[in-house]
Amino acid sequence: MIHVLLTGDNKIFKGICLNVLSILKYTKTPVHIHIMTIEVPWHDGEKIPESSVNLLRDVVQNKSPNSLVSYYDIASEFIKEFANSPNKNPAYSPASLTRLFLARYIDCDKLIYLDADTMCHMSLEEFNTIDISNAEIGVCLDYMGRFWLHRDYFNSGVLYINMKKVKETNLFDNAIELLKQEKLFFSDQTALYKLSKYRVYMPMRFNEQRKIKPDTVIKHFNKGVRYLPFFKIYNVKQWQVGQVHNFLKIHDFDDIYDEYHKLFPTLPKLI
Ligand SMILES: [Mn+2]
Repeated sequence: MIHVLLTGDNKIFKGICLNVLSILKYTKTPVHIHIMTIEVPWHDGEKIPESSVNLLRDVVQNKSPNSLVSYYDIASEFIKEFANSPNKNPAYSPASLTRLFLARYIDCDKLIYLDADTMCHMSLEEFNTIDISNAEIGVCLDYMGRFWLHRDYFNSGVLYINMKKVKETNLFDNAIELLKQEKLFFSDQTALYKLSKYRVYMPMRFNEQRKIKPDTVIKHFNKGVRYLPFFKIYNVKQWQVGQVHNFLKIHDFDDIYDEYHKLFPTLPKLI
């Protein structure tokens, strides 16, 4: 069983569905998909409803009968920890902090955390080639941060987590504590960077932040910069199909877009 965590609010649920379809396309080992969500009084994001996760579970178990989907609404615990935190409104959304609670809810040996704006391009079994037995987390460098911030600054959109080790070192609880004390830029990513002592740097193919290559395992649709014909910061997500085609020129996931529309007729159409 391969354990995967996806988090977010209802706005990005379509991203989670696309991601899960991409996992099932390539990964033949059964998967346990963990979905964590929140809704908080100080932000207008709505939680992913359990009924939507039930829809997703039907699709997953239809394609892969031994796979599982679990749902965690962690709002009350989240509010208890973050209601007075200087980071309660991070650059993205409060829901981006929910992954910090993973060690309190999920029990497994190794966990693959994926941002909702990622897609699989190869089997998750590729993670078995990475040895994290002495590490807390496996990470990839942050494409821009390594120039602007620190040479070893990593991107937390893909984390390969040794659950036994992080429960020993309390990495994620320590991150929550730090975020209650001081305001951090890229809040949770920076907290994990500052606090993790045992890291393995994985090849960039596990968190490809630029062009997809033949050996890419995970494509991350994060912010990017183009210099020509003029300087432009772009932020195209995999569910913005028109821009994925016309701006990014990516067609690798077209079969998954078709499948999404067939399997989730009640969810928002991708345009
Ligand atoms: Mn991301």
